[in-house]
Amino acid sequence: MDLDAVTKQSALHAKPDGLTLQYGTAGFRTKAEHLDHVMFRMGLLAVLRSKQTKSTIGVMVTASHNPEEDNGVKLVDPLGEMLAQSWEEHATCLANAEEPDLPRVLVDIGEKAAVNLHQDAFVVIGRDTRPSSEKLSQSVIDGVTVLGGQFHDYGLLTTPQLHYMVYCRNTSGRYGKATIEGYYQKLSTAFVELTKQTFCSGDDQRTLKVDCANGIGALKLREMKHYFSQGLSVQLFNDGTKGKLNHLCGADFVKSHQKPPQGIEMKSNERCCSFDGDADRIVYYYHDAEGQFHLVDGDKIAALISSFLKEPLLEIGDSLSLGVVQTAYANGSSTRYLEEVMKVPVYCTKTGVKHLHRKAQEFDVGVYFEANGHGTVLFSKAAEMKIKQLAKELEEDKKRKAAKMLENVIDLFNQATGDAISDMLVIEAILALKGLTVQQWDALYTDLPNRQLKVKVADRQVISTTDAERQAVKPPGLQEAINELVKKYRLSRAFVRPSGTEDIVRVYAEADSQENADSLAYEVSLAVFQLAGGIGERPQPGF
Ligand code: NG1
Ligand code: ZN
Repeated sequence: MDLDAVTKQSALHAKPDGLTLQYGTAGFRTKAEHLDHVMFRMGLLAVLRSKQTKSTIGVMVTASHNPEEDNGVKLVDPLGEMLAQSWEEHATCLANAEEPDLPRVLVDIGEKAAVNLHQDAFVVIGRDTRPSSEKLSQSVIDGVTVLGGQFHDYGLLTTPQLHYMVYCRNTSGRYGKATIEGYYQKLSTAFVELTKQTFCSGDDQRTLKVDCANGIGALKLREMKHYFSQGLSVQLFNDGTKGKLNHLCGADFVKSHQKPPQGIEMKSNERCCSFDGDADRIVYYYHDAEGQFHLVDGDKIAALISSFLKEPLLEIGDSLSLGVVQTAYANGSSTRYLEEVMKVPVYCTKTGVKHLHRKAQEFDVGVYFEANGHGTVLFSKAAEMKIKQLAKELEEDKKRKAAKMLENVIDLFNQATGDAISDMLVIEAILALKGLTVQQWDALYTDLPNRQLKVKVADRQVISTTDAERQAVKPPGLQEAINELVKKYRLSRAFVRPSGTEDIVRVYAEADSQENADSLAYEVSLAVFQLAGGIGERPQPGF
């Protein structure tokens, strides 16, 4: 390592004194103007990680569903997964080192992680459409270059597309071609194959309205839609030509406000969906004939997909295990439906896709989704081999048909991470194959009314949780207070946890009516405010 060169270059990306940031659930995330030094340093870190794993590492510049003024960065590990836990700590140390300490911290990480510095390094970089992203990704490149790493800058990409590129490059092209064209081809071919035999009952069924959150999803979907136009026609809204990124639109807005985004024309019973700002989340929704809004969220996506997969998995008769992974935010009705009606085992992990991803890897077929619409389906290598082998068998029977269908499903899911575009195509294929309308899909079960709130506290780390974040163990008395409040309502449940991406505590409540869910959420917020050091205005009832 040429530490003199690092010091010199770093001075051009100097860290503001005293600023500290944490590598959270989704990497570093804050106002864009505070991130230049972090980007440079993540370029450095990506080189070390690449040397250590002898693989290509990805760096994505995005702040997903957060406001346009924010930005963020996260590293993508060799198989497209989120960065390993021990390296998150290295990332935090490196980002927070004061200028004079930087070389020492860098050497320390190299030693602790036993990095062979003579190894080559290769880093791929992607960014979203934020005005700040181009300059910030240049800072990443400066960091990579000063440590002698090679790189490829993909420029504008969705987050899942960058995960895909990393995965392709580290599997010598077996997973797919590491180009944007390769991504479009792979997914579209699988979609067209899967839907080839469906009978479409008219143009209405084949049209989908997509709110792109004024983000990168619009650019990429516009390029891609010609590849699958024979099976599906997508109409883009909030495509970035006028509105502001994530402002009054996008998956996060729709999910948290439980209302349609601005800038989309919805006729009754029309199928619509929203991506978030970097296109790794998707939620569906529609207006019924009475003009009432219905949200079809990540939980219902998981329910649709797992009930679809159950049949062909049974048909091939190889007792491949199917499991669904959720978080505490999953609607209680979805968990009940999956366990009691679908008879599928359901597991709950901490918030953040890396936790769900890890759990899902324990099954032959692991379906994981966060309620906010971030998720995918993972097939184990053994399951994939079995399915591909059966699909090749000569006898044209039901078993082989099921295997062929599953083969296309494997290709259609982005196995590296949750992907709004890939999930959208899977959902559209399932609806077409099953002849389901969005209303019929929505009717699988009825969501329990729920409410999410945020509470400001002086230090959110005073709250710690257990049992996949469903119980608070600190501060003393908080869980007892929540238990008492929950008892007052029917079909109720509530929990609180410090956010991993914002400086707030999140409160979640569900109950038998919207009024009760709102009132429980308010009462729990008040308990948090009183027992966990609330600051600013006290929570108010009513929404
Ligand atoms: P935090 O801020 O830790 O709740 C949010 C989402 C996560 C995940 C991350 C990363 C909720 C309740 N939380 O995390 O699911 O998507 O952002 O973007 O939706
Ligand atoms: Zn996102």
